[in-house]
Amino acid sequence: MSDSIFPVPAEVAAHAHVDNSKYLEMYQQSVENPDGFWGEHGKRIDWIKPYTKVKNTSYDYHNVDIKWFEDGTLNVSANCVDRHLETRGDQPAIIWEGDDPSESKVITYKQLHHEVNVFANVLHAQGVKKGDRVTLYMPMIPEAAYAMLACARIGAVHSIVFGGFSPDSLAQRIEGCTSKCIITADEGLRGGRKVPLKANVDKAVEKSPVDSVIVVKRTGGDITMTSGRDVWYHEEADRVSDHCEPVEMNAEDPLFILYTSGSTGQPKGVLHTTGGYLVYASMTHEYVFDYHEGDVYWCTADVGWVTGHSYIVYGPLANGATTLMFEGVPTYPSPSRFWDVCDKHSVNIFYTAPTAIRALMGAGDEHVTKTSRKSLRLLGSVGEPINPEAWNWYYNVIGDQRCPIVDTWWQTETGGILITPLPGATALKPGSATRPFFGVQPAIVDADGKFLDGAVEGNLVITDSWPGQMRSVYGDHERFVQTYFATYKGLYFTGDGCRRDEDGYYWITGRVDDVINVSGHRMGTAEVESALVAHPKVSEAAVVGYPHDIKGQGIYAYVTLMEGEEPTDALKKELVTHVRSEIGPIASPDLIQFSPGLPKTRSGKIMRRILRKIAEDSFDNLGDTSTLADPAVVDDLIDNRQNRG
Ligand code: 6R9
Repeated sequence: MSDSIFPVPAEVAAHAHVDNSKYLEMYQQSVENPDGFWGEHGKRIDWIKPYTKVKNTSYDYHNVDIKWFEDGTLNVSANCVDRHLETRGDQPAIIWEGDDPSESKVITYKQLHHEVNVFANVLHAQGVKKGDRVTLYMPMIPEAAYAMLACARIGAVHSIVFGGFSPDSLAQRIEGCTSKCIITADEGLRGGRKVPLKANVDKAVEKSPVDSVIVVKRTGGDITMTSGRDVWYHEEADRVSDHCEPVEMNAEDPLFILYTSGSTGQPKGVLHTTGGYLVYASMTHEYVFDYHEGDVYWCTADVGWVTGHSYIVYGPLANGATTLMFEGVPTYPSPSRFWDVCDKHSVNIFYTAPTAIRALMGAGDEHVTKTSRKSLRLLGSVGEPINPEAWNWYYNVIGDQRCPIVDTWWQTETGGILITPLPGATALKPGSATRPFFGVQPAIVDADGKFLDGAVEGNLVITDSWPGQMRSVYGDHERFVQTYFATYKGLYFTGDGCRRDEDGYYWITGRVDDVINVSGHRMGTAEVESALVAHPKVSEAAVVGYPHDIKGQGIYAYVTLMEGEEPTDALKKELVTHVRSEIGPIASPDLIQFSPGLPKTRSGKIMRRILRKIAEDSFDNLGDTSTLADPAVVDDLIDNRQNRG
């Protein structure tokens, strides 16, 4: 926690779309009269048939139903591409920076239009129709954006699976939404290393067969093509026309599905729809980043995560912005890479995750100070709480004390940013996401759902809908209701803990459920546990998060072996490899402790609270242990803990 306050500099307020009094006025209007407010701001995008209804939403536990602009029709790709042709056809839409610093290219809106039309026709030629699901398993190359927009153009629903997921995870997500077509690349390239995307797809489709696999050539590496199923994108592209009429979609037609981890085993297919999502993504992009015509904007996320969806592709392109897309990693070929790229492309707005900031902070200031960074005007943070040390370094060293930092809190489920400073309006406090965006009504409740007023800490809920909100869990509306609206009936429960200070600022304290946040990636502890117990030598496993200097949280696994198995270091390595192949490298346990027993209640429930404390190396105060079936288990766990401070 930090008490320092950074007032809005006069020049920032003068440049910005809104200052503080304008923010207060607009915020009040947005919550008092959502129909009027969003009815007006919904016009920021182009509608084929304008809406006459705006908000029609119910958080009633027995009837959760969320609709925005429900009688309007539009096409997202026409909004992100076609409508800019007349005014900014020759302006860069995408600046692509390759993994190798010698590789980059600029795609203008005119070129983007051509590429998206061609890609849409290739999809058609593969038999993809409106409403079909298409799985993308792609590296960070422009074709990923073309493919997303091509799906949107023909009304197909994309489901992007991050390239760091294993074939098994990919198979599960293909099956989850019964997609019949996959778009991938031969290989990805990150930090000089190749990622075997097509080979992973081959393994995944053994389990979950599909009709067609479209392969974009990225590295030219050796891969196997199965005839009758696999096609090269460039060959198909040569066969089709570059005109594809955008399909008229209803505002509430699905735009995409994105799987995310929750507190239970199976990942959920978060469903976002067309109209409200685009209005919200584009409006937040403009106001939160104080985007102005001509700015070069860079979000370092991967399109496999929601941040990449809303703030690399849909928000910026709907606004006619220039969005930079980066294939590589922050430390390759050197820890100066981010700042070299900022200088090379004159980046004005830069949006990244605290984990990257912490990693670069550790590499030393000299990698930063030798770069100019003069083009930077605004910095953003997303994905996890940013600790004040990292915030200060970002502010002082990266931004030369010149650039406001917008610490943006949101979730896959929320579609766009919900709590954030607005650069011209909000005085900053390091570590606080500050105040709600227009139309967002946060509240803090206690364990029983009682509203807490004033400066308090508790669980963060949102009391009413905003246009970017997810509409359902794909194919399982009941799971949507149970996950988000059952804990506190009538309220959207975020799963996050939160403190509100005396100025009404919100400070997110982290997840209060069994979700951990590793390098800004959400991971369900239950998913890692089920991967571990799938190993023949493991009898039981419990996974918790623990504080990690760079990742924010690391993965700590307590593992009980089958009778007669030896607890060796070699077996630890084998288990790590096993989890990587079951879920993907992002789920690798950082620490494994072999434990003959786990602390359980007499009814057999694992007492995670105790495991968390031991993993945090703060076991002096374990709380109430009187319900433990066998208190001796805890002493053994403490003696053999892996995270000694
Ligand atoms: C956009 C995104 C969502 C979870 C969320 C919270 C954490 C995200 C944060 C933050 C503190 C911020 N989170 N932004 N915590 N401050 N600025 O990250 O979506 O991958 O679904 O993760 O991330 O715990 O609940 P997602």
